[in-house]
Amino acid sequence: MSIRTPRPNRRRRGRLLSAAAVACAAATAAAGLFALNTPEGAGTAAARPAAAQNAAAGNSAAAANAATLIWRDEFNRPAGTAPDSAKWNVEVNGDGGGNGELQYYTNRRDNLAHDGNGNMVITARKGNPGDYQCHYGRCQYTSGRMNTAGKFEHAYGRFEARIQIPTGQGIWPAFWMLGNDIGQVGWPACGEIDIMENIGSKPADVHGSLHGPGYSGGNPITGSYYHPQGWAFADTFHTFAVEWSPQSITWFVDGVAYQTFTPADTRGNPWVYDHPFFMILNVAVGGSWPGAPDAGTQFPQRMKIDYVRVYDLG
Ligand SMILES: [Ca+2]
Repeated sequence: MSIRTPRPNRRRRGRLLSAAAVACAAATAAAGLFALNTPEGAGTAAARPAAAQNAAAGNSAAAANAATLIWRDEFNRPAGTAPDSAKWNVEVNGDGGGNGELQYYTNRRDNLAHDGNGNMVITARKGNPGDYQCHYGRCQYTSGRMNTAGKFEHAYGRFEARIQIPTGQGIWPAFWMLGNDIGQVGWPACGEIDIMENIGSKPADVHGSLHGPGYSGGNPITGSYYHPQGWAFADTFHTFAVEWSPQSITWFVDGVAYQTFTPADTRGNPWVYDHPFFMILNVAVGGSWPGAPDAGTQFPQRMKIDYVRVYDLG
């Protein structure tokens, strides 16, 4: 476990989740559990979570019971199609995510689409084809953000995605979760679990964090994992996961556990991870943490998501 130096002026993006997504979240919390009834079928051997792999190695307490795949999107739809609306909400706004981000999140296929090769692609672009207005004026960039609020919300288990992240100064891809009670208790009381974040100025680092009451914004509980070869994580696809139990959350990159946080790590503040959360995938541009793109940032930038899978760990 490694606690990073607090980041100054960090985000409050959780509170800006679309009101519609929050409103419907609680009522349909259980619906997503039946999402496995899809043409995508059951899990494969290649999809074995690290818990199972660790069980074979005998080195994980979490692996004592078999993992059960309970939700997935393999993104196998045809090229140019939208995210599956049975699984995902697409957020549309220029609010800046509470972090002064520069993108306008659209529902255009230019920003979120299947690629026809089994991936969802979230593309950040320079420009403003829709004359979108952002919190700072006329938007300079567009991108995509999608979440499972009201469609799949779950407490505990293994939450995993296989992603090739984008790169460049000012580019901020993330795979993360928010508590489904955000509409009732607000952020950060709802809790935020950041499974993977990366900023373009540190291409070989990915970060895993918790935001809750007393440890949020620029002062999360957080750690990072350095690419084994020191390469940019944009080099190829990597798997990013958490294994979340009632008293413990462990972060993984490519099956390697690199940090665990428990209620003993919240500096005396509440542990707010005992209720269902929903997942979010997005590529932010600019904002208080990564800073703005510069002359060296190349656009468009694409985050390719091969799959998102959620397992109960028994
Ligand atoms: Ca896939």
